[in-house]
Amino acid sequence: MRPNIILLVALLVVSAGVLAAGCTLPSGNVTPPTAPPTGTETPSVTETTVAGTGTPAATATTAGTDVTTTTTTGVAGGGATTIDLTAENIAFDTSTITVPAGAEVTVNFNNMDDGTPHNFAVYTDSSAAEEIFVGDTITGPDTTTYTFTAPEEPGTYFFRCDVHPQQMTGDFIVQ
Ligand SMILES: [Cu+2]
Repeated sequence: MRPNIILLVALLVVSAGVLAAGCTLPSGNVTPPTAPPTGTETPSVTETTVAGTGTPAATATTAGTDVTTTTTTGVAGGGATTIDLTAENIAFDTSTITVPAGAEVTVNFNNMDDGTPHNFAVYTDSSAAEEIFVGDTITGPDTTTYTFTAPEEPGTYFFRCDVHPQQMTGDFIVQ
């Protein structure tokens, strides 16, 4: 039994050695050229990812600073109010927004429509001839924060999405 096993092992070792020797030359030639390019590509991808991440972060910080400054300045007028507004399937999630007269209004706008631009804008009436506030358009899915001062005069004003002025409209009530 033992001699047979030793023979088998010896044969396997020898066979493996011959196979390995036979494969060594082709393998050795192919491996070195492949390795350097792979190592070079990996750092490039990493740099691109870092650059992309940095830009949005900087934008968000700037927007947050502006909001804080504006709110602080406007508090003396008529207090502050915050509204959550969502755009989905080319529609706002509300048709009426009510705010105190002269209030510093913060609108947390959520555009859920993938690839579709929306904004939020307030006008004196549905003719949209005289603007009170026009927010920047964002393409979903994305969120932004608008801040502006509500009119001092109570009444029913008009809000809409300028991109979809027929489908996305509502009453902007100041009281
Ligand atoms: Cu829209």
